[in-house]
Amino acid sequence: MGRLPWLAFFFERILRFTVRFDMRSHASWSDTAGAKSSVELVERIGLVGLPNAGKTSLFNALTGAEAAVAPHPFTTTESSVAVAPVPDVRLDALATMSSSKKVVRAGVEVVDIAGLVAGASSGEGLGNRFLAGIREVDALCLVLRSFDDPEVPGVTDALDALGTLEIELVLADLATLESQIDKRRKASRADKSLAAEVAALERAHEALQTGTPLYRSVLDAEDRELRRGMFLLTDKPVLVVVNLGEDQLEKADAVVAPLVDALTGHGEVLGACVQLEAEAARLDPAERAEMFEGFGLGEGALARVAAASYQLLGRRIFFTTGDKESRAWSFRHGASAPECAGVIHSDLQRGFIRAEVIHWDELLDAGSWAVAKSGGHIRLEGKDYHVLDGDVLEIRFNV
Ligand SMILES: Nc1nc2c(ncn2[C@@H]2O[C@H](COP(=O)(O)OP(=O)(O)OP(=O)(O)O)[C@@H](O)[C@H]2O)c(=O)[nH]1
Ligand SMILES: [Mg+2]
Repeated sequence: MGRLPWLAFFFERILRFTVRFDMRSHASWSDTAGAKSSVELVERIGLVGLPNAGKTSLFNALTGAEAAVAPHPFTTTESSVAVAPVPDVRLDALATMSSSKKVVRAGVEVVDIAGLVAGASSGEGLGNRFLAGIREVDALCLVLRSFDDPEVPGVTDALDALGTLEIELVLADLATLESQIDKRRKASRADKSLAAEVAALERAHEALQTGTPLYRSVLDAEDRELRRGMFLLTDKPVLVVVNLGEDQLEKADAVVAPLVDALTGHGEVLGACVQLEAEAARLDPAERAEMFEGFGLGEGALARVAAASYQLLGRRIFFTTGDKESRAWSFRHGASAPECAGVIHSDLQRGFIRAEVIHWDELLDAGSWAVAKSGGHIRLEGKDYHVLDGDVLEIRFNV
């Protein structure tokens, strides 16, 4: 697409406005079991893709928002932000077991932005200034279109789209680095403690200059930490969603395989028919389950996208459950029992005595906490215990 002067009008709007869809982040709603549900916000992902790749459709499917979707490029001109509650059958089962009045899910904040095109870094399409809207997300989700639809113009070769996006993201990062690196060099002459940071920035600059996104380069975690303040886009972990046509669902593995090859060791890849998922998101839970079953979609893409982004970010879930509420808590992989207690409340970490722990499926087998306890299935764990994904905790503390 050529440079269109009228698009300059949109620049301003993109920079000035961000639409927030708050329906699920603050409000609560009733789920299948009739319990009140709400969501605890934790991680943020930013959707990146070419125009008409299906970014907004995915955003709507994930968050239940109703942002505009249309078969022409650059439908999205303003960034949208909404929270996607992470579906979790383990939490549902615990809430049912405990007859919880309230269910609190883990959440992922999703940011939807305008479509990138080749040459965006030099002003093509809507340019690339809207990328500022995702500088501070924790992970990028690249939406690559594979579905074919004569009504919807645009690139349908997902591998080709990946190449275009990577170049534009690298160019955006180069521009950010180049605008900062001299200032940091000057500062480091006066303050020698900045030398390591400058060296890390120079190594990143070298990698980017060869056209390599930082998530593909072999720079280590320490370097990444030193560059954190630059908010470079390709320094973030990457999840790829290949947007499949309905007719591609049966051969999804084969369609997705070249992307898996291209990203092995550098990012997660999954296939989904975003349009079907977006339609499903508008149904009530029972109808949705029926539709997913009809298409052989299991729990649906939302659960998979959420699980993949948690995996990518090294996040894990533990649960608390009782008649008042059942809740999913997100924690960093490898965290100790007191650190997890601190996720609930700092007092619980400060006054931590011990954790009573049982894995969620063992608790379900027992049928209740009391039965599990009298049967000797609840373990007492101390400060050195590393909490596992799926553990149910009760913290004993004293402050
Ligand atoms: N056939 C088919 N159409 C889809 C699918 N996903 C999205 N679409 C359609 O493709 C068009 C573009 O979808 P959007 O979600 O607006 O795409 P976008 O990436 O947000 O586009 P921009 O905001 O313009 O960059 C819409 O008409 C969608 O209905 C799909 O899986 N199959
Ligand atoms: Mg859009």
